[in-house]
Amino acid sequence: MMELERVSGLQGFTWFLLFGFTVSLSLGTFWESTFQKVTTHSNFQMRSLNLSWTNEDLMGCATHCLKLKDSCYSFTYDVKTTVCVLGSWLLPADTSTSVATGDVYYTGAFCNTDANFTLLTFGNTTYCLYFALDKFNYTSASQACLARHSHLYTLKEPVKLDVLKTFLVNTNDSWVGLDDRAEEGVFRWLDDKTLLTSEMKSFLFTGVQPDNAGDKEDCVQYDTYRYPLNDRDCSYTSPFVCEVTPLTGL
Ligand SMILES: [Ca+2]
Ligand SMILES: [Ca+2]
Repeated sequence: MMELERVSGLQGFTWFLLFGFTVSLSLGTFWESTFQKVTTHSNFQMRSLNLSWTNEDLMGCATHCLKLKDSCYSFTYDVKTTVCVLGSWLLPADTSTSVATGDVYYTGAFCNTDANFTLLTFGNTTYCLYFALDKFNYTSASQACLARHSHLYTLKEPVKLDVLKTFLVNTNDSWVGLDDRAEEGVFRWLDDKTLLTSEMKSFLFTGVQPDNAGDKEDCVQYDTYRYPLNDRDCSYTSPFVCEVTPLTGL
């Protein structure tokens, strides 16, 4: 796992002064607006925002990131080349890094535990999940995830069903990011609109589900007792699961 070095002391105070001009801060948000340096970064993924500068110093690079507060959560800065590259999510990865050079910094948005996300390892993969117990309808649940820079959980690989079975323990049904709202019977994952494959459909639904009961069930829940997935009326309110995905999370 990566080791972390928090920007602190005088440097941290300088950050605070600098950031005070750009965003309205309270003590509660101070932490989220500081950057931490990833001192061991052989295994991570950063989603680049395709924005870079040269002849920039570290503070300037951080300032560029802060100006894009709603989309920038990490950056790399190379002291030798003075190249600054902005990115969004930064998450642990099993394989290669997507950024070759430079020190890596990230904000508290890295699997933001302050926002109730938890970093969970299952098998060889680490997941950043939020098991929300608030009861929302499907649209509101999706918006709640987006507001936390995440999306409703998807199950595009069989292992992700095991992840839910293992870690989702406090509720019986939760919205996941799958629906056939656009076309009846054609289920698409909410995050990238890809189709639910026939293999995954037969794996995730059993029995009569999805049954489009009452001709009004277009959104999908994980149901711990029965199916394991079940289509339900999108206006039904239930808990939900948010997921941060490094490369497709925004
Ligand atoms: Ca339906
Ligand atoms: Ca159903």
